[in-house]
Amino acid sequence: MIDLYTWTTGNGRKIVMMLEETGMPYEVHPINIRRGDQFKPEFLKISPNNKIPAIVDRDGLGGRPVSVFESAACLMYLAEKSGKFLPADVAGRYAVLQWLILSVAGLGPAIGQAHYFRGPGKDGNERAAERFTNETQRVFNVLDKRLSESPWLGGTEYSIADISAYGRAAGYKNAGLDIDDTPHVKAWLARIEERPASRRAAAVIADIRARYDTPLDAAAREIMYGATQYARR
Ligand SMILES: N[C@@H](CCC(=O)N[C@@H](CS)C(=O)NCC(=O)O)C(=O)O
Repeated sequence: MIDLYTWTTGNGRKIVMMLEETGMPYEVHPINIRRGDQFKPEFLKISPNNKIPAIVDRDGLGGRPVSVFESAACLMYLAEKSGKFLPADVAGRYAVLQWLILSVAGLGPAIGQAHYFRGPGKDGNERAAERFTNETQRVFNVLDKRLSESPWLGGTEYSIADISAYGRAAGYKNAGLDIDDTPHVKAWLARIEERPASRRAAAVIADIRARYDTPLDAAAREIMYGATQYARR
C-alpha cells in the first residue's frame, strides 16, 4: 500500500496518474498547502522541503517502509516497483530520464513562476511575467519539436516523462501561452487526457478539491508566499 501525500496541483496530480496507471493500491492524504499542512512536523519528516507530492510505501524494500519526496523521485520509485513506464535497458531508460528531468528542472520552475507573476504575484512586475512566460514558451517549443518526431517524450512508449511533463504543461492557460502555437504539444495533452487512468486521476483530484479546497485569500497568500513560507524550520 502506498500512502500518497498530495494536493490538487499539477505536481500532485502526476503521482495520482502514475498510481492509477500502474494499479498499485494507494491511500490519499490531502495536504492543504493553503492552510499550512506542509509545515506540520509529521509532514516535514516525509517531505523536508515542505512540498507535495510525497509517498510512503508501507511495504518497502526488506519489509520496511520507504519514504520518497520530489515528484520525479516518486515517479521513478513507482516505476521501479511496478516495472512499468520506465524501460529497463540503459538507452531506453535515459531516453526517458532526460525528459523527466527537463520536466522538473526546466518546465516546472518556469511555468510555476509564470503562474505566480500572472496570478498571486501580479503586482505590476510585467518584466517578470514576460520573462517566465517566454521561458515556458521556449520549453514548450522544445517539447513540440520532440513530439513532432516521436509519439511520446521518451520514445515509442508512454512513460513517467510524459506523466511528469503533463502535470505541469496542462497548466498552460494560466501561464500566458497560446497552445495553438505548439500543435504537437496540444495533441499530446489530449492523448494523455483520453487515457482511462488520466480520467480516473482527474476524478480523484476533483474530489480532493471539492472536499477541501480553500480560496487563495490573504491568509493563504501569507502561508504560501509570506513569512510562514520563509520561516526557518
Ligand atoms: N520540485 C518539486 C516541486 C513541488 C511543488 O512545487 N509543490 C508545490 C505544489 S505544486 C507545494 O507543495 N507548495 C507548497 C509550498 O511551497 O509551501 C516536485 O517536483 O515535487
